[in-house]
Amino acid sequence: MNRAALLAVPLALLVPSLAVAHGNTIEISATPQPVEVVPLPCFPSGKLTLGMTNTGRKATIADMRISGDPGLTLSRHQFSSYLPVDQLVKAPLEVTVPRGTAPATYSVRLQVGREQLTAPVTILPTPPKGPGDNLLLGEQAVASSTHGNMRLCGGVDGNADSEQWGASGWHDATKGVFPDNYGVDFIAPTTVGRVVLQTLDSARYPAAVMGIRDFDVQIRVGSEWTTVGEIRGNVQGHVSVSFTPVTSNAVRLVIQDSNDHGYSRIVELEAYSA
Ligand SMILES: [Ca+2]
Repeated sequence: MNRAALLAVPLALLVPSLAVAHGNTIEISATPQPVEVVPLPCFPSGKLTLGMTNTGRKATIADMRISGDPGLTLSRHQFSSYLPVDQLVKAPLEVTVPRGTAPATYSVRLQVGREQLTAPVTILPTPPKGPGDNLLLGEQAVASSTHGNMRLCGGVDGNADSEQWGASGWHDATKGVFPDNYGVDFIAPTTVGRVVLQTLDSARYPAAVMGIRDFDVQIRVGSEWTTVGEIRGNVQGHVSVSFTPVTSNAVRLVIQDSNDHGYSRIVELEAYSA
């Protein structure tokens, strides 16, 4: 086919032929290996970065097929991209498993043309939830709203560092409108006697300026919410609220105001049996 004829071929036809012609020159990568998964809904785990590198001499389009062992839930089953020469193109893959999945090793299989890579997945034990352990860690968060830039799980992901607020915090979506709620629904009756709030308190955004000011701690018994603590005028980043231990099915903060009267910012919410 001469050059003029080649240019006349519609792009839709040309592109697959390029991919076939250079199908053996795509390097597949996956990091980390193994990827570790904790079987809790809000625990930050199971994040894999997939990569494709075109080591051929011409740009191409490649399709990665992604499959996992039974029991794994994958956030995607395909990763398609235009690949310039010698340039790593990346995409995220989230791997999750149902609560209660036993520790084991599974596999995710990645295939581009005839190239294949098997990435190991290690299921870790669920963190203990006994006396002295944070009962909210990784459990399913429930909120009145969540801002589009934040993650619902950010307030119970185990990271209480205000300097990592953007990656690991939560705030509501209703600026200047209160109350806002944030908490956890337990999967089984759980005795709670202390709730600990870490509100935003960084060098740039101190709690006295940006943190939660007024809030109620509530626990739910049956379908009834009961207020077990009331904090007003708070300017601290770290606030611990103790009360007579109660066996409950949910715990939450009802946030009445923040120091900037804008958003309700939680870096981490924790609860303990006593
Ligand atoms: Ca957090």
